[in-house]
Amino acid sequence: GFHFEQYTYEEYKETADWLLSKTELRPSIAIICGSGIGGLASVLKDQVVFKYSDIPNFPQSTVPGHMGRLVFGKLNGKPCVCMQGRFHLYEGYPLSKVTFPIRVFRLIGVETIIITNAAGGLNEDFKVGDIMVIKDHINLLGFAGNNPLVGHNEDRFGSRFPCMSDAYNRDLCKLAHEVGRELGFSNIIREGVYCAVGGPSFETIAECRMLNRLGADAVGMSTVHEVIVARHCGMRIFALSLITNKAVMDYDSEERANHEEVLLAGTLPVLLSSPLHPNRIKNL
Ligand code: 6GU
Repeated sequence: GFHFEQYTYEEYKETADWLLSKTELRPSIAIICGSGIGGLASVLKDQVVFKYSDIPNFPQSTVPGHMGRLVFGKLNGKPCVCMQGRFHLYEGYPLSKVTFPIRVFRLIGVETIIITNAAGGLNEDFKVGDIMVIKDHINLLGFAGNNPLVGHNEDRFGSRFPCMSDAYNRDLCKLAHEVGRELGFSNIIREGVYCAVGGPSFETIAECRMLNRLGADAVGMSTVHEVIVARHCGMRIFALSLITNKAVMDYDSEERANHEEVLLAGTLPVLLSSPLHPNRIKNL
């Protein structure tokens, strides 16, 4: 047999059916809120909320800044489901658990997934508070065999060897730039490549320099596993990184990455809607 945990199709189905029995809402869109970005769910109307601990088969979230709730509701009248808190490899979960909700979403009818994260900026042009539209990723963990699709392939979800060159939907990326322009956020909307590392320790200076040279614009500890599983089962994917800190790439720098600044930056896009926010004034 296999040397790691995998769910059966029936387990995903049991969770999906349980959720469908508890709400009338039939979302075609799922949203995953990254560190410090959980407040996003509060904009949903007509909420139906489930604690992860109440949902059959659902893993539990253990990270401060991740709330551990699944929120169903309407955004502009459109039914959505929102994960307030996600699961990470560094919490000790196998990637099958990290990505469990994605396949549940597929079985409740989700076709488009919006994935957000907090990330360190490697691109020298990026500033704290910038929002990077993810156009591609580098799955560093996957290179070493830690891919969420390792193991038995469930054909009912997708094929053994799924293509990833079109993982991030180009039309949705374009739309994000258009909407960003309309909202007057052009100065903070970036685009780039997200690199996933295992964490939980932040990168050394040498590691940041290496990732930058490899073509990564931002680095974080999530997202790519979710993207791979979502793409495998045919979802349309849109993903954003909130640049919460600048990766330290200089031995003379006094800056030190820490979780508090990561959480703090989650409030930046809200503040940014204020014309008085320093980032806006600076970029005017
Ligand atoms: Cl600098 N590194 C990683 N791996 N994840 C982060 C980060 C840095 N900043 C926010 N999340």
